[in-house]
Amino acid sequence: MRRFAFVEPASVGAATEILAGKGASALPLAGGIDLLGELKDGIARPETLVNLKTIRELDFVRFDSDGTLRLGALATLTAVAESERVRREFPAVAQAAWSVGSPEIRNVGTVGGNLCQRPRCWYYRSPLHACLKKGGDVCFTTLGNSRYHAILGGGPSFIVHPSDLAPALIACDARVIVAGPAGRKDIPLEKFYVLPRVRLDRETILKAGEIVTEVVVPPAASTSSGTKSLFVKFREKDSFDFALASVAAALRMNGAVCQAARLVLGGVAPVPWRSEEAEKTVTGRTIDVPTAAQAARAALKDASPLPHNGYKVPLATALVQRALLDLSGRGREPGPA
Ligand SMILES: Cc1cc2nc3c(=O)[nH]c(=O)nc-3n(C[C@@H](O)[C@@H](O)[C@H](O)COP(=O)(O)OP(=O)(O)OC[C@H]3O[C@@H](n4cnc5c(N)ncnc54)[C@H](O)[C@@H]3O)c2cc1C
Ligand code: SF4
Repeated sequence: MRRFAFVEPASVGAATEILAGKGASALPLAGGIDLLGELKDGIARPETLVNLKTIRELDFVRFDSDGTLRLGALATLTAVAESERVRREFPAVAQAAWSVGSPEIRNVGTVGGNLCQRPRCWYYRSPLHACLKKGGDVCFTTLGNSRYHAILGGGPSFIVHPSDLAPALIACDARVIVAGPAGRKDIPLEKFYVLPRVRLDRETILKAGEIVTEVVVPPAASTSSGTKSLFVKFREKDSFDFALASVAAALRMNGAVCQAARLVLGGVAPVPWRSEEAEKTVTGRTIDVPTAAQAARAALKDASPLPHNGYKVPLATALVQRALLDLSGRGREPGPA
């Protein structure tokens, strides 16, 4: 590992000032679960690390009086997953946090770090492969093994977005608060991520000096407001692993009829992949087996698998159906897959 300076700011303002002043040569550090791996592998080579953990005011999970959920960037995944009220009001968010890695990772990993973690593509993580994303001239998925890569929205890089929390928060219509030299920004989390064809070197809209300070989930997505939410994830290794595919759904139901829906897929695209076509398919209808199957087909209709990841299409299709049927209370109904 290369030598670097380690700075411990006491406030958000001090952190963003240092980061902005040093530009690309400085990186924010939260729990370090992701970043330390990048440092050890020589993928990230910062001259300065700015330790956000010293900014205690960013460590919170709290509710406003109207039921809005606020997650500080330094809240741990354990704090989110184990909050009784988050589990009750925003089940998809708690389930997603609970599904991340192992207890050790959840105890240390933070909300901000989870949302800003870098891709897991094994060529990106390998110091031996100077791929397109790292300034080289080839995406190795075209030559090598593409089994964990994108089936939707890929090109010229085929990374998949790794965070479990992000699809769940987007299904719940969350917003992200960003602090930086230009002041405070309040952005729909859905607009926080960018496709490789828009920006190849990074995965978010964050500019130099900007950090995530908070995530805000509106009360309309809560159980108390009549919205039911769920996160389902399929992983290769059941003990702890990233998603091969995941689905987060939030449905506002009127009896058996779905009034409004948000459906987001994880592990299949370079960004959390919202399917408005699937949402339209179920809105205004009773969700039964044929409707769920139709919505799942709509969600995957643009899928374009690489040589080794065709299995993700039926996998994600099944997860969309499972999420919709479970939320509609028809999870165990027999019917065509
Ligand atoms: C074995 C293993 C299994 C894992 N399994 C899963 C899984 O199942 N699901 C999943 O979602 N993740 C998984 N992860 C990824 C794990 O790193 C994240 O879940 C964790 O939450 C990262 O948080 P952190 O606080 O440690 O981030 P850090 O490592 O400190 O930071 C991650 C990145 O975000 C940046 N950053 C951190 N905080 C901020 C901020 N506030 N604003 C702007 N940028 C910031 C850092 O500069 C860095 O680039 C796994 C990781 C490992 C090693
Ligand atoms: S998918 Fe992206 S990160 Fe992976 S090899 Fe291709 S360009 Fe590099």
